[in-house]
This record gives sequence, structure tokens and C-alpha cells, in this order.
Amino acid sequence: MTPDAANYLDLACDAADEIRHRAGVSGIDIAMVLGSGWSSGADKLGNVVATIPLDEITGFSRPVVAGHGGDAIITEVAGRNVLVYTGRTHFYEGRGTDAVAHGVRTAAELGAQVLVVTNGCGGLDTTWKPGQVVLLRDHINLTGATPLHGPNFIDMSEAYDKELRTLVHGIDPTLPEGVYAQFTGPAYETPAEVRMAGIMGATLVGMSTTLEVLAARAAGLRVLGLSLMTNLAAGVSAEKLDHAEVIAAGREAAPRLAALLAQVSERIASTIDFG
Ligand code: 8IG
Repeated sequence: MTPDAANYLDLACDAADEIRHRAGVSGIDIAMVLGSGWSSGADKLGNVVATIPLDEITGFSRPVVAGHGGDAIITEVAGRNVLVYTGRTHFYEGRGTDAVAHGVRTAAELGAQVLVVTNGCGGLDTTWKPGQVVLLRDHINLTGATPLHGPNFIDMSEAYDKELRTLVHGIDPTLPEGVYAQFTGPAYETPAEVRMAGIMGATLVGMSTTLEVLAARAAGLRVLGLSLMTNLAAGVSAEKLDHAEVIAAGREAAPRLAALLAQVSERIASTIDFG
């Protein structure tokens, strides 16, 4: 193992110990990363056991971007322990891919077997309107980076778990599936970049998720991805992109997203085999 690798694993171990002690739990079953628009329902998923500001846990920092929260909430849903992050470290913050993957690695260290990853993003499908929820079927990592170290040839042929997608369709059969392309950000794409992503097969563009999913698959977690399309991507509509409008679309969708997340977590906790 490289010294680098030892360090990021140590950080995840320390963070996991701190969460165990502060929440008084021996482990968790499910982890959730809540992105733009998704975090308002975090404390209504189940019975909250503990709320810990992320900057009080080793290796985390509190997000500074408007619309992103910054807590680790440990909550109990249908007899399962769920760790909910109401914010994430983005690649564009420049802290590196290990900082981006730290929450997922900490969850894996705590014994999580399922990761629910959510985000707010732009969309390429003109039949979708802002506020559309899209189930991730696959992704394209356009960051040129990875959280994996060394020759770690993990299988990504079904990164987004089929059984979990079926489970969500059992709750809402109308949800479309999409392919999410992660750009580095923090600038939104140019119209030409959006066209490129579309030619590659992407239907969603964003600045998160794929690096976290790589870390999750490397740790053996099953992944469910949910996107909130807050805006049509640059050039797809005539509108310009504005962060405040993106936040507003998230706020408008918040009650619907909270209700969906509550149903999804309940269904995962009560039906998935945690062994
Ligand atoms: I919310 O249109 C949100 N995040 N890259 N492009 C990218 N990220 C986003 C977008 C978008 N909307």
C-alpha cells in the first residue's frame, strides 16, 4: 500500500470512530449524500439519533456554497441505521479526489451496504422541465480524475444497482432514467460542451456524483443515484444559467423530494437484504 493510501484509509477510520462515539451506534446500513435541493427532508426520514456538524468530524469540511447543508445526521429507518450527509465536498473545491470520496469511505468503514447519492443538475432532454427527478442508469466521468489509487480495476458495468432502480420505480413508475456526465465545474458548461456530452450519451450534466460512485463501487457498496434536474443545460433552452434560479428550483421541489426520499429509504431499509 502506498503511504497516500494508508493516509486516506486512516482518515476514514478516524471519522467512523468519531461518528460511532457521538451517535452511540456500532455501525450503519445505508448512507445518503444529499445534493442541491435534496437536503431539506433529511431530518424527517426517520428517528434522528444524532446531528453532527461535518467540520467537527475528521477529514470533512463544511460546504460554503448556498443551497448545500453541512451535517452528518444519523437516523433510524425501519430498524436500520442511516447516515445522511446534508452536504458534500465538490471536486471543484480543489481538495482532491480523496476529500471528495471521504464521506463514502467513512460510510463504508461504518458498514454501509447501500449508498443513495443525489444531486441537482442540468438536463439535455427537452421533454423534462425544471423540477424533474431522474433515476441514474449510468454515468460518464469527464473530470479526468479518479479517487482510486493504483491498479484497482473495479467493474463498473452496473454501477447503478438494477434492483435499487426497480425498487424506486415501484414507488414512482413515472421517473425517467438518465445518464449523468460529471464536468469539473465550477463554471457551468458551454453550449458546445453540452452538445458534446449529448453526443457521448449523457442526458444530465453536473459537478458531482461520479467520483463518489467510483469510491462506493470500489468499497463494494450498492448505489442508487437520484438527480433533480433544476435547469435545462446551457444552449438546450434559450435561458441563461443563474445560480439563484437553480437554488429556487430546488426550493420549489424540496417537499416532493423529501417525500420521495422518505419512501425510498423506508423501502430500502425494509426490503433490501443486509445479510
Ligand atoms: I443545479 O447545468 C446544476 N448543477 N455542470 N451544469 C452543471 N452542473 C449543474 C447544472 C448544470 N445545474
